[in-house]
Amino acid sequence: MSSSQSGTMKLSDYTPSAFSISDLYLEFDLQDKETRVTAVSQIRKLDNSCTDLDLDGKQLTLKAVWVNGIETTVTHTEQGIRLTDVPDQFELKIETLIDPVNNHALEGLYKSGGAFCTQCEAQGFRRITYFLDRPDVMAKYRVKLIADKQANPYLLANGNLIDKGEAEQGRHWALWEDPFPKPCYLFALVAGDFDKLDDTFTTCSGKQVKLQLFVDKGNVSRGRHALDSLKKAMAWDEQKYGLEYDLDIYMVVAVDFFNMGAMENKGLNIFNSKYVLADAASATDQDYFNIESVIAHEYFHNWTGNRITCRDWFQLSLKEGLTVFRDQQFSADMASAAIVRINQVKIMREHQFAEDSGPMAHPIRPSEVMEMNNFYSVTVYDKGAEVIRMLHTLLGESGFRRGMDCYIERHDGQAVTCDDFVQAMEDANQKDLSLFRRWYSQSGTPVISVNCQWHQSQQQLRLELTQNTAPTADQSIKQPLHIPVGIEIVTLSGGEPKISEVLSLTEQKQTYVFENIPSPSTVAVLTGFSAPAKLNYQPAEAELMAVILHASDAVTRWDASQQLISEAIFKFSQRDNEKELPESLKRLFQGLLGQAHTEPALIAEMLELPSFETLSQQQEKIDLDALLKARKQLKALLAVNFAEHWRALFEKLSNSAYSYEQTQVERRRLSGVCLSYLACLDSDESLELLQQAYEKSDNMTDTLAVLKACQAENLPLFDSLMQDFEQKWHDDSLVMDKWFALHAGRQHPQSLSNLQLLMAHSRYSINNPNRVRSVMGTFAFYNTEGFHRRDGSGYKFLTDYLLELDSVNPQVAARLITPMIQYAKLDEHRQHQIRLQLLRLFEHKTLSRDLYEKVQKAL
Ligand code: 0A1
Ligand code: ZN
Repeated sequence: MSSSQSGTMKLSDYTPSAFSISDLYLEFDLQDKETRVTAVSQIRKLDNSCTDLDLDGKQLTLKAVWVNGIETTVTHTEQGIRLTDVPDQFELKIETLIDPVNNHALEGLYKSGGAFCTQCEAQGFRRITYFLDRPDVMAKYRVKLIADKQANPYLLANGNLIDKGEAEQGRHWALWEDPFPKPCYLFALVAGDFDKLDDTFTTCSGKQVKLQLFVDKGNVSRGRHALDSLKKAMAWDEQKYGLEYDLDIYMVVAVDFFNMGAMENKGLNIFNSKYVLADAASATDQDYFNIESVIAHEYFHNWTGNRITCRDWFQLSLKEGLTVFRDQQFSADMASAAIVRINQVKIMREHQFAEDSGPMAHPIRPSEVMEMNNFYSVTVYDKGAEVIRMLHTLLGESGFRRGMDCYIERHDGQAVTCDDFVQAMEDANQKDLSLFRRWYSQSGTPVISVNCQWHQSQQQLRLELTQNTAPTADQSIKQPLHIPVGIEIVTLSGGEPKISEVLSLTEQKQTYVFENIPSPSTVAVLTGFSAPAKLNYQPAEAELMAVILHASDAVTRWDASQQLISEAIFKFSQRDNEKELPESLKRLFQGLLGQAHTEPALIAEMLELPSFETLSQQQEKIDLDALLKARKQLKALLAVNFAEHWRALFEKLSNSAYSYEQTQVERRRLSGVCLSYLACLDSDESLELLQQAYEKSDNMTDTLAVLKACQAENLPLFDSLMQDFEQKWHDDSLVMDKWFALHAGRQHPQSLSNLQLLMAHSRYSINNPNRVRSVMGTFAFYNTEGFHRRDGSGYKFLTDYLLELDSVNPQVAARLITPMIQYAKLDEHRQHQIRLQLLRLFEHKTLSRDLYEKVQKAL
C-alpha cells in the first residue's frame, strides 16, 4: 500500500480547529499551465496551547510564505505544510503555482473546454492553495481574477462584483466579494467565453435578484428551461419554507467536464451541462425533469448547506439528505407526485439496498472514512432524504416546518451536526426522537416481517410486525429502529372500510388490532414507502389484486402490481421454458390496459416489469442467468398475449407538437412502454411501426423510446436507426452520450469488441466523465449479460479500463467499480472471477485511495 492510500478518519476523532480564519483575499493570475495563486488569510489562534499551524495542500508548487509580511520557511508534511511557533493573531500570505490544464481529476482549478473552473467540495480547495480545508473554518472571501481578456471575457466568482479593470498585455481583472462567511468547499471561480441568458427574480421582500446563466456559445436556446426552473425553485422555497435569496446576483455556469451533477458554490453554481441544456429535439422528458430537479437542489442548498453548513464531512447528510428531500418535495409539486415518488422508490431498491448489503455499507452519517469522495453515496443522499421524510411523516407538515424554522433560526451562519438538526426538530415539537436518532448511526436495511389475519367472528384484523436488520459489512450488531409504517386496510371486495394510517414501530415486534372490520380484508404495508425498509410479506394473489384495484394510494397500487409481477418472474426462473402466462397477470394486464387513459404514467409504471436490479434485491442469492431469462420470457408472453392492445394503445397515444407539459409527458411515457412490448413481437408489422415512429418523432423522448425498444430486443433495425441517429447528432456531445449509452447497454455476443469500437470513436474521451459514464458506466451497471459473462471477460474488461482511468480521474473510477464490488448474491463461479480482478487492482502499486478503499473492503 502506498502512502496515498493509508489512513482512515473517524468521526469520534473530531476536534475543533485550533485556528480561525476570518478573512481571505485570493488573487488568481490565470494561465493555462501555470496559474499563480496568492492567498492572504487573517488568522487567529483559538487554542493557546497550540504552537504550530498545519495547512492542507495537494499538488501545489509552493513559491513563498510570509507571516505578517516577513518571509518564513515551512516544513512539508504528508498533508501539506507546517508553520511553527506562529503568533496568536497574524496575516499569512502564501504564493503557489498550479497547473489547470493538466488537472484531469477535475478537483481544484481545471479547464473544461476553453474555460477555467473549479470544484472544491469535498477537499478540492487544498489543490488551489495551502489552507485549513475543513468545513467548520468559515471566512469572508475577496477574490481577484486576472486573465487574458479575449479568451476569458467573463471573470466570475462568489458574491458581488465590486470592481473591474484593464491590465497589461491584453489582460483584464475583476474583483468579487462574498459578504457571507463560508467554508472553502463553497469557493468557486469561472473564467471563459460564454453565451449568457439574463433574467430577474423579485423576492418576497421586493428585492430584485439578477439571474445569469452561462452556456457554451450557440446554446442560448437550450438554457431557457433551466432559467425558468430556477425561478420556480426560488418562488417555491419562499412559499414552502419562507426562505428568501440573500445576494443581488445568482449565476449558473454549464460546463462539459464535471465529475458529478452540479455544485452549489455560493452565488455561482457550476453545473454539468447535462443538467442545464435542453430543447425538444435534443433532450428527453426525463432530462427536462432532471434539470428542474438539479437546478432546484443546488438552489435549495443556499440555505440548507451554505448558510448552515456541515461541521465535518461525516455530517454530509445534514445538507444532502435534507436538500434531496426538499428537491423531492419541489418535484412532487411541479409534476405528478405519485410518479416522482415511484421513481425515488426505484432508486432506493435498485441502488441503495445494494449498497447497504455490500462491502461499502455505511450509515447516513458514516463513522469512518478513508476517502471522502466515496461517501457521496446513495446512502448519504437518498437514504438520507428518506430519513428526513420519516421525520416529516412523524411530525406532520406543520411540525416539520416548525422544526425547520427552529433549525434555521438557531444555526444560521454556523457549521453544525446532524444531531443539531434532530435536536431542533425535537425542541420545536416537544417530541422525543432519541430512538429515531439510530437511523443516523445504524447502517443496513431493516426487514419488516408481516403477519396479517382477519377474524370473521371478532370482525377484527390483527397485524403483527417484526423488524430485523441483518449485520452489514461495517457493523455486526443491530438494534430496533423507530419505523413509521404506513398501512392501508382494503376489503377484498373493494367496499368499505378504507383505513389508512401510520403505525410507529419501535420495538422488535408489535401487534396491532383493528376493530369493526366486517368483511374479508387485507392490509398493504409500508405504503408510500414510508420507511427505507424491505418487506417480508407474501399476501395471497387475491389480496394483492384487491390492493391493486382498490387501494387509495397510487404508489401502493403500483407496489402491489410490481410484487405480483415479481412473483411470476421468480416462479418462471425456477422452471424451464414456461409457455403460459399466469392467469393473475392476464387479469392484471387486461385491467391495466383498460384503464390506461385515466392515469397514463401510473399505468405505464404498473405495466413495466421490475428491473433486474430490483428483483435481485429481493433474494438472498440469485441465479443470474435464470432470472434474466425468466424476465425476458415473461415480457415476450405479455407482448404476444396483448399484441393488439399494445398496438391500439400506442396508436391512440400520439401527441401534437412537443411541449414539456404534464399530460404530454404522461402519454409519451405510456407510449414508450407500448413500444417496448411491440418490439418483442418481431413481426413485420411491428418493425414497420417502430421505423415509422422513429421517422415521425419530433422530439428526443419518442426517438429514444424507439431506439431503446429496438436495443432491448436486439433488433437488426437498431443498427440502421443508430447510424442515422449518429449522422444527425455527431457534433452534439450530450446527445452522443445517449448514442454511446445505447450501444454500451446492448446485450450482444460481441459486446466487448463493441465497447472497444466505442472508445475509439472520435467523440470519445477518457478525460470526459460524461463520456466515460455513458460507455463504461452503462456497461457495468446495466448491461447485465455482457458485464456478468460467465467467463469473467466483462469483469476483466472493466478492470483493465479502471487501471487506466484511475490515473486520470480516480473519483469517476471509484464510482464505476460499484457493480463489481456488490457481488455477494452471485454464484460462486462469478464471485471467483470478480475476486481475481479485484486482486489485480489491489496489487496495483499506484492505485488511488478512492479505488483502494473500495477494493480492499470488497476483498
Ligand atoms: N454538493 C453537490 C455534489 C458534489 C459533490 C462533490 C463534487 O465533486 C467532488 C461535486 C458535486 C450536490 O449535492 O449537488
Ligand atoms: Zn447536494
